[in-house]
Amino acid sequence: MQFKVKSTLTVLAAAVALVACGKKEEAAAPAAAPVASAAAPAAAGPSVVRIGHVGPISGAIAHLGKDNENGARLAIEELNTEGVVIDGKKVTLELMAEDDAADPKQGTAVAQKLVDAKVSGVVGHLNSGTTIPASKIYSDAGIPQLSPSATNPKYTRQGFKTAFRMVADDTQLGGTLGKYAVGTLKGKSIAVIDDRTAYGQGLAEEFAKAVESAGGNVVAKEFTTDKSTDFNSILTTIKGKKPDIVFFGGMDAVAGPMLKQMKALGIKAKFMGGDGICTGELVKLGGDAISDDQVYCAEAGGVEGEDKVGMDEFRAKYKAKFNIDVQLYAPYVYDAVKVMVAAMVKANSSDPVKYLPVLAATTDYKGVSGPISFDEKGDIKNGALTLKTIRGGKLETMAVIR
Ligand code: ABU
Repeated sequence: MQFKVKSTLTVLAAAVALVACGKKEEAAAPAAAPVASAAAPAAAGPSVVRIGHVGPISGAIAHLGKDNENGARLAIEELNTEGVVIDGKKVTLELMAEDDAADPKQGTAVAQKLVDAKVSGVVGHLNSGTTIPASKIYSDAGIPQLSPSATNPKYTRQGFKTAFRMVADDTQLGGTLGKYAVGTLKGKSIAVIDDRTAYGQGLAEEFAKAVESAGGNVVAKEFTTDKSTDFNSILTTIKGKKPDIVFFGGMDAVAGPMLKQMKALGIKAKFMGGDGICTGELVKLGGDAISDDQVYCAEAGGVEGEDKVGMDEFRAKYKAKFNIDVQLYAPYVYDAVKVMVAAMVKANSSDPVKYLPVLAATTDYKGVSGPISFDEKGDIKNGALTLKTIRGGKLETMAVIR
């Protein structure tokens, strides 16, 4: 069994801290729910089940890492309040939250740290570039990993039984956006930029493939990095090709300044990207360089109809707790924690050997991000996409597509 024990004193200290802090928590602040240290000594007390979470809590996309971590904290706190019973014993869930800074090396280092700490499961990482190398470490240790946001298809195509993805992948994302660029936006000449990450490059390739098979013309392929801030050289080359649309495979932290520099250079093309730019943060970063119906992006998930009720409730709860809006994938992290714990409860064990097959067999779990089942690779079944645009300084949903 993977249960750990924790001291009653620590539980009391956490409870006192919660009362002292009041109800609102700072986003991604130290949790009211117990937080573990890998070095914490075992002591007599209630059984503790450790769940790891990893995302970039530092660096250019820390706002997205914190958003994800907040989703995990909310789920753990709710589950502990409701009371989780595994094999007839009440357990306390403990979140081990780690920062991989979106860096593949730091990603594998924290993955090993979580394995050494004997977590029962991991929710993360956020980036494909960290999730994929870390997945080998979790697989070797037999520890289930649910990524709420890594969309590079390779993650679930390595044959690892431990790898699960809560959202659609870049084949679906890039394919749909490519068709949309040509079919709906009537783009004839399209420039493609990527940030050379596992996510950005893979997505840009899928997008370009779909553009060409829909009869569009990719007139430029340029690249930058996920740390760059000056795009004048590539944008000047692109300007010379007079594209209708510029597609960027990368994240909001780079796309915001890129949009500003496009405006400064007088490039009037529409701007498209995947889930990594589909955030409120992009709206802030792009500011008045973004005009209405200029930016199109897609979240790699989505709910509609009566499934929207759960998502709306989640967003309200999140705002009340952290005093900020959901950025992107917090609901998928929240669901990942809950679906993992549901599998432990059903399997009567938090031992990965015992609950992993139950997790893999999850069928139509009712999450806030919609019904959750996994296919044989560990991908979400029937994954949706939410197409969005920016109007009046706000991200607006246009359609949910399956
Ligand atoms: N899916 C967008 C951000 C995360 C990633 O796949 O790198």
